[in-house]
Amino acid sequence: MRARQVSAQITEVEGIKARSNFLRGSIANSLLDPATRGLAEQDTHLVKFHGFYQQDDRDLRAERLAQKLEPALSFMIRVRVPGGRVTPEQWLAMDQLATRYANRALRLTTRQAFQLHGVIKHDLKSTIGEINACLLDTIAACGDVNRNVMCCAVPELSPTHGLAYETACEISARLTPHTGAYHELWLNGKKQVRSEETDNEPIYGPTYLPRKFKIAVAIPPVNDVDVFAQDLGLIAIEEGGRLAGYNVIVGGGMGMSHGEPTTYPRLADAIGFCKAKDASNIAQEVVKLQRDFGDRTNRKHARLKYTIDDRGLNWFKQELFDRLGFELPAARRYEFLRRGDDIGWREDHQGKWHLTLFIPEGRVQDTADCQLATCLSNIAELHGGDFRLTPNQNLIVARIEPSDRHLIEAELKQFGIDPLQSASPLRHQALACVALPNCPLAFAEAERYLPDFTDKLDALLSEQGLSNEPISVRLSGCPNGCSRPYLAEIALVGKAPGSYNLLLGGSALGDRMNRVALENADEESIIRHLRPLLKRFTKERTAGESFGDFTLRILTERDA
Ligand code: SRM
Ligand code: SF4
Repeated sequence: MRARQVSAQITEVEGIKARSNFLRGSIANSLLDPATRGLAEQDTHLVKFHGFYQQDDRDLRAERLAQKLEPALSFMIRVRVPGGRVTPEQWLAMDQLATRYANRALRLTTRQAFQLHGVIKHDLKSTIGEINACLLDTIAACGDVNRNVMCCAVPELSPTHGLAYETACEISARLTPHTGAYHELWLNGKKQVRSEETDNEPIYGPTYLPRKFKIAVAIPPVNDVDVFAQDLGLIAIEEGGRLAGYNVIVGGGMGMSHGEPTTYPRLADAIGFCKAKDASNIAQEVVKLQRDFGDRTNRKHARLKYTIDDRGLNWFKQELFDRLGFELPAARRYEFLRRGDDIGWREDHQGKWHLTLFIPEGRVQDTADCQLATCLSNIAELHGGDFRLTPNQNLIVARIEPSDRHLIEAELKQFGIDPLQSASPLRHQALACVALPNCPLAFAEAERYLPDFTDKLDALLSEQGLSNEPISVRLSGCPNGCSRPYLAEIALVGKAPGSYNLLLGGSALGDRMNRVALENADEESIIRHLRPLLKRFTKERTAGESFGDFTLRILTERDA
């Protein structure tokens, strides 16, 4: 291991990690403390590595404070699903856990994972135990480690898709922490999922990474994983109908803070091409490089993007190539033509069918209007294939025999769900992060506001005859960017309740960031700003020009 950066001013979280004995801390005691529904402060940081966050219901915060009560504390548990693939049995188990221990809803995230909200302290051990019993896990779903590795959720689409999925799973397994604390705390020391856990972290070391780390594998022409937003991205290069290897891109990230110009979203840069067999070793060495050089003195400056910008891309490449013992040749040609999920039926190269269902806001639950959770559980009961979570909060019912298509369609019909989901292309693509009431960092609504906002946008598009325009819209309740808003053509980033920055001009393919068009705007000002722009778009767009390209052109002309 190389010499680490040494500083007297490491962050408090670094100290907590260092003293935690490989992520144990005092979690066991915190769980037993009857005086509070929460955990000791230092343990709230450590439990993220185990896959969960302490939260309070922000809708109730003021009322509880006024009554001098402890906030309404509960936990959000995130379940890691590399590449998004789950069996029907796992789906049913997660659905039952949501009903038994959480708020009766499953949240599909922007990284192909599940989340349960509202789990109380008393039920944490049972919930995590049962998640592991169905061979899913929560370790490294959060925390300063490599997170859920994303990949196109349908490996059956072509041999290249299959190999890319294998790469994603191999990287995920290689970068999973080894600490025995997870099994000790949640599984009574019993090993259920993996076999080699010891208290030696050969990749991470005892203080893990300075910050979270994210990896995705993209398969052109579809950039469904938003590969440029990742710390490390692999772009599959197909030559002669076969996977030749991957372009390697590094230093992407979305997070920033309002009013702090030293924090910013950034697109990943290409550093070369690698053979498929080298991909997971490269991932490991990039992670170790960030372990050694990432900033442990300031968590707002601790992502790989800042290490690269501080030291230079050439320095990064040289350091990586030294560690690998070989240089990466130049990145190869590829083309992205679209992103998001193709809603509806698709046939794979083996004749099986895959149905991508639009899941509004990624929230699977039964409501008065639609019994989506019950319908999907019924499908899981009868389905011989499996389920896939997409990077865009949607769900694929996968590997359906041609003769079984009608069974799935009949089940959906019974619940009034149109398999082709007649929402607009804008609505299908739109993403919103969780935000209020669960997220402690939210300044404004996102998930709860998305349906209303997209209805208003759809009405605007309809006024201009643009109803079929697949404009990407993303909402985040704060600038951390969990819905990857800086890559949208229209984005709202929360500043205060009901007040957003409006960002415009991102590309339709996720390879160019947008820029601020309006600050601290309420809905009325946002609509007032967008209406004339959309009107001009219908009249002045060039052939094939997307709304993102058009608005960038207008903003640039205005600034010139
Ligand atoms: Fe995120 C923090 C939710 C994807 C950037 N994110 C959070 C927390 C845990 C708030 C907190 O720290 O207490 C949110 C929990 C809310 C809740 O109750 O669910 C949260 N992030 C989410 C999810 C659930 C959004 C969603 O609606 O789907 C996504 C879970 C992904 C997963 O399954 O692992 C989610 N977060 C992202 C993404 C998108 C991605 O990974 O492709 C990003 C931007 C990419 C990036 O990391 O740069 C993202 N989340 C952040 C950040 C900013 C990090 C930074 O570098 O500054 C934070 C804040 C932090 O870490 O301190 C954050
Ligand atoms: Fe919370 Fe902000 Fe992420 Fe939304 S973008 S989930 S408000 S941290």
